[in-house]
Amino acid sequence: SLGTAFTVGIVTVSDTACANPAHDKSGPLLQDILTSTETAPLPYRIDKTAIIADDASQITNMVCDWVDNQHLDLILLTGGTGFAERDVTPDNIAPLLTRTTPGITHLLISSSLLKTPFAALSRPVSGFRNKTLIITLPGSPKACRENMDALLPVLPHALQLVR
Ligand code: MTE
Ligand code: CU1
Repeated sequence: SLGTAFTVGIVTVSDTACANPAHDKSGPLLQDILTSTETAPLPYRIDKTAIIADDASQITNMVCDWVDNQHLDLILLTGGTGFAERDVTPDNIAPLLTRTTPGITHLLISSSLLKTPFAALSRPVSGFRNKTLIITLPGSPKACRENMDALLPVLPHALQLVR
C-alpha cells in the first residue's frame, strides 16, 4: 500500500468548455481514469476540478493557488497544448516549475507518437512546483486516454519519491 491517497487537481483549459461546461469530456474522463475501480487499487483522491479559459492569468492563478494553498500532490491540465494562437497552457506552466521532469514529457511524446503522428502537434511540459507534480495533456479525450495509459504505471512511484 502507498498509505494515504495522493491528492489530485484536474484543470480543463478550453474556451469552449469554459463557456459551456457540458462540452468538457476530458476533465470527467481523467477523473474516471484516476478513480476507476477496474484498474484498482489506484491511490488517488480528486480534491479539485476546474474549467478555465485559454487565458494566461487564469492558468497561472489556478495552478499557483492549488500548489501554494492546497498543496496538491498532482495537477493534470488538459487542453491548450497545440499550435493555435489561443493554445497557451504549456507556456504558462513552464515558468511556474521549480524542477522540470523531462523524462515524463518524453514518455508522453514517445508513447503518443506510437499512436499518431499528430502527437507532434502537442507541446507538453511537466515538472514540480515545490512538491506538486504538474503535467499538461492534450485536449481530446482520446489523447488523454492514451497519455494516461503511459503515465499510470509510473505515477505512484513518481509521487511517492517526493512525499
Ligand atoms: N496525443 C495522443 N496521444 N493522441 C492524439 O490523438 N492528438 C494531437 C496531439 N496529441 C493526439 C495527441 C493533436 S491532433 C493536437 S492538435 C495536439 O495534441 C494538441 O491538442 P490540444 O491543443 O487540444 O492540447
Ligand atoms: Cu489536432
